[in-house]
Amino acid sequence: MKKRIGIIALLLAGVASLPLAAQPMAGMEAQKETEQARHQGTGKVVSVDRAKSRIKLAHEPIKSLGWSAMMMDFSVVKVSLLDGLKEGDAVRFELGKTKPDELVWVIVKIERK
Ligand SMILES: [Cu+2]
Repeated sequence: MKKRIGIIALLLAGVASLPLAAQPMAGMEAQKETEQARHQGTGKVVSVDRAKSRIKLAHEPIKSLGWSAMMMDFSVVKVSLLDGLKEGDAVRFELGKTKPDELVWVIVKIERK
């Protein structure tokens, strides 16, 4: 009787550990991807919208994304990134994604050149 319970417990433990083992791996993969997906760019500030946490940049080509030079709006991950930035400033910035499956690139870092 004791032996049988022991075997059942072992079987249950084996089944239960499968999804548990897979979860941290998936999390690590997602994190790795987020960290790796960063792109550097340079450009000039066209306008700053602190209320919407957005900045319009005239950016230089970003080869790692296959983007040519253009003017476009970006969201920033936190509004404090916009501190001290104003129209006409030459900047270097870094694009990333807050979630791995997000489609839009957001500014995770930006500073005056
Ligand atoms: Cu662009």
